[in-house]
Amino acid sequence: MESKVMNRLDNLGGSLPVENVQELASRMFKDIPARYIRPEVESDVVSVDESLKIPVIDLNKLLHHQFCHGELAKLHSACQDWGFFQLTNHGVSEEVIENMKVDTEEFFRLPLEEKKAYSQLQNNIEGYGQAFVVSKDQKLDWGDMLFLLPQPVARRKFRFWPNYPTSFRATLDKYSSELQRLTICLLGLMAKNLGLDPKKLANMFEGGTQGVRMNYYPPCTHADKVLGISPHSDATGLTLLIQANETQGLQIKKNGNWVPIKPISGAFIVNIGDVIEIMSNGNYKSIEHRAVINPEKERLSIAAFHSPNMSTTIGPLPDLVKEEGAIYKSVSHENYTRLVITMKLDGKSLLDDLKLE
Ligand SMILES: O=C(O)CCC(=O)C(=O)O
Repeated sequence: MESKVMNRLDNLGGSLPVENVQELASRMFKDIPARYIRPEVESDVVSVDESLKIPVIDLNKLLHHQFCHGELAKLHSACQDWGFFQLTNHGVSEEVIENMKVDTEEFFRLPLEEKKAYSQLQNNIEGYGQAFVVSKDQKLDWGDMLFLLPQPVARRKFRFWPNYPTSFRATLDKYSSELQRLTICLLGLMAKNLGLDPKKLANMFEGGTQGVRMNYYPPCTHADKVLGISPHSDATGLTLLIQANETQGLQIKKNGNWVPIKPISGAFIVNIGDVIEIMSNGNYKSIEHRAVINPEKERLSIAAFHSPNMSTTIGPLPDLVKEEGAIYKSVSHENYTRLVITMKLDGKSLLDDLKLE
């Protein structure tokens, strides 16, 4: 049943092909095409309050009895109040992370023609290109990406997996399994904090889908007028993100303002996605975020998105709706995925559609 559903979802839709941004940027346009200009960016308020920082959670403390109480409470409030945190002492080795960063950077350094061998195909979300372009007049993001689905392993489509650098496939394989393991561990702790059976969420995500999106944002002379990635919350369950070079650009929405995130070296930036917001019946929050562009320096990031397996219904968990009742509809995972694939990135509009009156 699971694989039949996955087969049906394979051809649901993808992104319309648009120009390669790395190539466009290399032509040093004085004036960039109007489709990239976002008038709203100039008037958006970016916080300069240095004290406004996402919480830092230490996994080592969470797993060790004598410290776990305070750290669990910190994790709970990070998920409720911020929807974002940085995770230190997470147990994924420096080597695994470094290899992923280096191989991603090498891939984007390949000549365009070589990268194009891994281009997205019509009606498919994997491959090299752009995501969520659903109309010919929609504004475009200033960035390219390589999107792959490393989990479940049996569903891998190697035609989209680069052969160069030669280590790429083995690097992603290792990175993917380590992050899947870490996600399941975090979900166990979150379930505990929500008063659920600690295995409840983990069981739903075991055998689930993992998508890895490698982002390349070229510099732009009109950096203050474009966006690397439009404001959105992640439609998936839990995201683990790393910045792959020194250039910052991630911002999250807090009290109506954009708050820049300064990544801690070696830490993962973890965020709650829409699926966990729905399952927790709004207790945990998926937060809008975006990536801005640097006028001089390129930026790379790698986001790993984790979703439940296809037999899981996406809806509030019965144990969490007792008092106030469900605030979100329940839909099959297949219908949920259909909705996600065919929408453009637009703030929290997916959750708005699934809200019960
Ligand atoms: O580049 C970043 O820091 C954010 C990436 C992101 O939000 C995404 O890939 O969905």
